Formats: sequence, structure tokens, C-alpha cells
Amino acid sequence: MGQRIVRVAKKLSADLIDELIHDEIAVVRIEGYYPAHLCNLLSHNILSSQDIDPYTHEVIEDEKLLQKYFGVDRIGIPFNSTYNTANPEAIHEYYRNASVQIERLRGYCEHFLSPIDKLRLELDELFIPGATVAHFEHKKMLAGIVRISRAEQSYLSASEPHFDALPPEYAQLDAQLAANIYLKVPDAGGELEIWDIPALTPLTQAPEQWRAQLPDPVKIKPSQGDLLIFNCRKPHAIGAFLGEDRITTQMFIGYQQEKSLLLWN
Ligand SMILES: O=C(O)CCC(=O)C(=O)O
Repeated sequence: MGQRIVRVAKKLSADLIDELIHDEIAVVRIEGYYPAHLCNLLSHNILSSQDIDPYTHEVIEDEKLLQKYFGVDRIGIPFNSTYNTANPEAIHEYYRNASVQIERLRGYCEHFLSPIDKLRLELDELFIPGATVAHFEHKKMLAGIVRISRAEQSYLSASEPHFDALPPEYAQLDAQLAANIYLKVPDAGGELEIWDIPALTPLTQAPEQWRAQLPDPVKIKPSQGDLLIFNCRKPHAIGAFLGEDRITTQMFIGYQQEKSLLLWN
């Protein structure tokens, strides 16, 4: 397994998006997508925020959908945190928070173009028939969450791979990608690890000790300002790291044939 599935480019293009969607490559890396001085401004404002909460991923265990914490914190509510909760308010809170978080991220950028807004515009300009913030239940979704990982807990994300796949009751997607822009990166470790096996279908139960059963992963060490877009239905993990916090801003990109790309968290 080599670096064949990682395409490195200076700019995003329609061809790169097509190659990702059709699983010809698993990862696109756009180097220096967002300038270092704006990454620093954003990171500073993010770390001063009062709105940081734990980020959980949905996993299936014994046919039950559970939320698991992998040592990543967040600003903004991910839709997946509303899937399996006894709290009927959770979904309403998600929708209420969506526009608040979009504006909050813009506020952190102090009115420079945010990395998520830049990506939203480029996806819309490049991809025929465009890209739009999703509305799975006739309400606009969030697009642009902040994810913060700290060195002390980074082993949690590293220990087991996970995958992200929207349940089909919200939208029947033909492919799901994740876009991450790296605002702050640790010196040692913190690679994105991705396993180039066929994309998993939504609601698949990942085996226990999954990492031990998978082939060697492809490892990509992002630099500050890089954009990585990858097929997030393939197992992936964040390598453990030392030193500084690791901060990204992230959104999912859903593909349905002949329709606009759907953007959400
Ligand atoms: O932070 C990363 O490198 C990957 C984040 C991730 O797991 C995702 O976007 O699904």
C-alpha cells in the first residue's frame, strides 16, 4: 500500500473532486490552502472560546447505536450527536445552533474569509451542479465545526479507527467525504491515518480490535494551512501526538448522482 491514493495539489479542481467521489483516490491534499497568519488568528480565538465541548462519534455495538468520545473537543454541535439520545431537545438545539456556529466561526476570522466559507465557495464554483449547505429535515444544517485535540488524550483517537457515514434515513448518499483544514498542528505525530479498503455502508458495526485486522494505513502528516479531503466511509484515525494542540475546522461533503454536493456537520 503506497501513497498512490493520495493526490497532492496546489489547488482544488473539479477532477480532484470527481476522483474522490468515484474512489479513484482516497485523499486529496491541497498544500497551504489557508494562510498561516489567518490559521494563527483563528487558533488564538478558538482557544480563547467559552464554547468548547466534547466531540463524540456514533458507533454500532451489539446492534445499538452509541456515542463514543475519542479525545477530540469541538465548537459547534455535530448532527451525529443527535442520533441516539433520549433528549428530544437535542435535534432542536442542533438546528438552533447551526447558524450561530456558522457566524461564530466567521467571528473568529475577524471578517477575513473563513476556511470553510472559502471551501464552500470553491466547491460550488467547481462542481457541476454546485454545492450547498444541506437541509435533511427541511432545516438548514451546520457546515463548519471546529475540532480541538490535546496531546494528553490523543492516544484515544489513535487506538481505534472509525468511519463516518450518514444514516440513509436523512439522505441516500452515493459517497461521503470529510474535509479538514488544519489550523494548528503538533510537531510530532498527529497524522491522519486512512485504510484504503472499500468504503463501509452506513450502520456497519466495526469489528473489535479493528486496527489489528486492517492492512497498513496510509499516513499523511498535514502542515498548518493544508486542506485534506478524504473518503470518510473508509476507516481512519488520528495518530497520537506530542506538544501543541491540534486544531482543525471540518465539514462533511455528501454526493448524490446529478445533485448538488451536500455540506454539513
Ligand atoms: O483530524 C483529522 O485529521 C481527521 C478528522 C476526522 O476524523 C474526520 O474528519 O472524520
